[in-house]
Amino acid sequence: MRFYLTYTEEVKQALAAKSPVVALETTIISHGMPYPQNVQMARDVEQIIRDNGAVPATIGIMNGKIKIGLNDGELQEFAERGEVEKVSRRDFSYILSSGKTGATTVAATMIAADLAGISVFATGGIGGVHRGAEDSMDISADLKELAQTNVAVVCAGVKSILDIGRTLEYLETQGVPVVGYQTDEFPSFYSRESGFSVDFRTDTPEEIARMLQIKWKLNLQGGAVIANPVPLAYAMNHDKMEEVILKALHQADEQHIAGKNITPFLLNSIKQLTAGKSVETNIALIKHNAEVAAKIAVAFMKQQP
Ligand code: PSU
Ligand code: MN
Repeated sequence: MRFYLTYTEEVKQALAAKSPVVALETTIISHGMPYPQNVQMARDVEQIIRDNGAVPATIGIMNGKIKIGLNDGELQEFAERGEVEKVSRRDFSYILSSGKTGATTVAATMIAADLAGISVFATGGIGGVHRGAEDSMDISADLKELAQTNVAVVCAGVKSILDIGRTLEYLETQGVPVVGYQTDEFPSFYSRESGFSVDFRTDTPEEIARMLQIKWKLNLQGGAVIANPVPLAYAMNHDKMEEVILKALHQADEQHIAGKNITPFLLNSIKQLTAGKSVETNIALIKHNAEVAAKIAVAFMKQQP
């Protein structure tokens, strides 16, 4: 297993010293955001994690190796995408065996983080149950991963391109805690509301770290969703976004987009329909998630027996 993992010096040293480390995904860079905002975002997010006392480990697969931490040139490669595949659990072993390069989704990043011994991961939004899943059966592998892999994922909830109610039901069935950070309401990515509640509200990183320590000490397998709403100044109007999302879903339907292409397609439509404003909000919420994740990682390592 060790053979497939390679670390940057910064991450290797942090892990050896049991310092706090925060994992970051690459799908968000390669398939979630336009160039060059994506590479700027990736750099800024890493710096925010350092400023909050942790070490960033951006994770991806390059030429058949699992990279735990990327240098600047490597970040640039993921940002310019080219031949970068989107890698979820299903794709993971093939991308390694064929020596390819792939951007890891939430599910695949959780797998890699767990192999490397990293417990906290910051992203934008997780995948979930798609609208119409009762026919299409399109449910992101992120949810099953959260049920089985011990990594906490700090996110701004799920986009309402998904069926938020069914996503939360699925997480409940799979035993995944959905924890609100300073909120009672589960956020819907671009906006702070969704009409759904979180399972538990917490107000400090220490409380979240304590919950994770106990969960894993008791062998309660699986991760947790830490839902951190977009900062107010960047939040978009919930009802307006709903209109935009319905339009984007309609376009996807007309063009028969399905499978792993659906999420990137919808993100791009939403960007166009909001004249780029969605990207600004996306970047702001990721930065905020990085800050909160770093604080949780710091508290978690302090509490480590
Ligand atoms: N949601 C976003 N932006 C993203 C994604 C989700 O707001 O970039 C990406 C994440 O990498 C997530 C993946 O893990 O899409 C889910 O894809 P799928 O539904 O195909 O599992
Ligand atoms: Mn899917």
